[in-house]
Amino acid sequence: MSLSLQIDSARLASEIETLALISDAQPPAVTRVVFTPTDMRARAWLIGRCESAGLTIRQDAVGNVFARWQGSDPAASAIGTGSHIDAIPNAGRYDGVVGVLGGLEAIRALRRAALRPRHSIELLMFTSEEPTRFGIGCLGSRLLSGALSPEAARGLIDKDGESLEQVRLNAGLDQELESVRLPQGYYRAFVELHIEQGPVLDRERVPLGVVTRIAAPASARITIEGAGGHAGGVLMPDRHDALCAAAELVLAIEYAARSTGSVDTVATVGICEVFPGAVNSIPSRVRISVDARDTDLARRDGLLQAVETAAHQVSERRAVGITTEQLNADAPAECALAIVEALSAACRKHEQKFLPIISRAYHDTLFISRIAPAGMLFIPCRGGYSHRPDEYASVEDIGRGTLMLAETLASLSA
Ligand code: HGY
Ligand code: MN
Ligand code: MN
Repeated sequence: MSLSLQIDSARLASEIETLALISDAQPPAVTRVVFTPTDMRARAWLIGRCESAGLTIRQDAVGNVFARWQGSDPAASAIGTGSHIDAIPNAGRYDGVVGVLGGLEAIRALRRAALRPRHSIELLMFTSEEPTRFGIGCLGSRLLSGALSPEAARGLIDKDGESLEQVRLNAGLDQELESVRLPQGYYRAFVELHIEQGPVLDRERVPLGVVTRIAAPASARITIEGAGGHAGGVLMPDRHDALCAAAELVLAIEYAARSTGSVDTVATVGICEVFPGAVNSIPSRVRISVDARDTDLARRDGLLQAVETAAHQVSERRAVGITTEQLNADAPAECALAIVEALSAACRKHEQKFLPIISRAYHDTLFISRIAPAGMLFIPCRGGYSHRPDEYASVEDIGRGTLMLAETLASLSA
């Protein structure tokens, strides 16, 4: 049965703009950190849009939102699509949002086209895909897939000392975290629409990317403890300056990522907290974050080992204490062939050029792929820029990606 699918790109674009204004940053930047008042307003707005589309809403104990279109066969497993709406500080307006609002528009288009899906179709808004508040990304999808235990989640505390437990209960989410995990087979398939967050599609002028693999992410928190002291009274030979040690370690981390022999290895130190942070006091404690990734698991683990070795050498050389707390070290994910095929068939049906592509960013699909056949569809973002206020995806590319998503959901839910 051929559907006459029409994507309402104007409404979708306007919804993306409306959501971008629910933010703790000045436009064009977007900041929306999980369970802040701004995030709660955004969640309420999104739920309202899903209810207006006739979908049935439920939220789980960690705040994952499920907006369901009931299929004709209640016993059949569901087809899932979705992404996140939380945004790191000073981010753009498309990361995650394209997959949530594009997913909503794809479902609306299918309902307008009078599709009668056998399998229910569920739009998900995952809680805290970004690591901003609790230090670990994909919090909602990790709990859904069992990649993170409820005990470990209960131990998460933000930098102001607020626990995940406190903030989720304050948000009215009072079920136990044990209830979040989904059984294997809950989803027959899962597809996430997302901007590429890289330069390939934009550079190659190809409007769609069918993701084949998602790189392996890892992150750690490293604390360097020095002696501190008076900036005037302590002579240079007598110093154990935590910030100078951190600086040496940051460059060693960069060198380690550059020297694996592959451009697929990346490492980033995005956070550097200096204590006591006074002009005339030698830094006594520095905390840095390390984000390390590779498409190849063994190479990523080799990088983590090189970081450990570098930390040990700096500690010895400068007589400072260095402790590393690993926050996550996840395996890469292969996208399911059936989903890759379904997405490719949708692109061919509409005579759209597409590329098989690797995702260097991580996504909730990385974890949902552990409990369901999962895949992703990318659209270009200008210059590959993301996690920046000038992140940009065109209305046309968003509409095209949404149309391909709708076609794919139709074929998977038959
Ligand atoms: O960091 C990432 O890869 C994702 O955008 N949170
Ligand atoms: Mn992101
Ligand atoms: Mn994202």
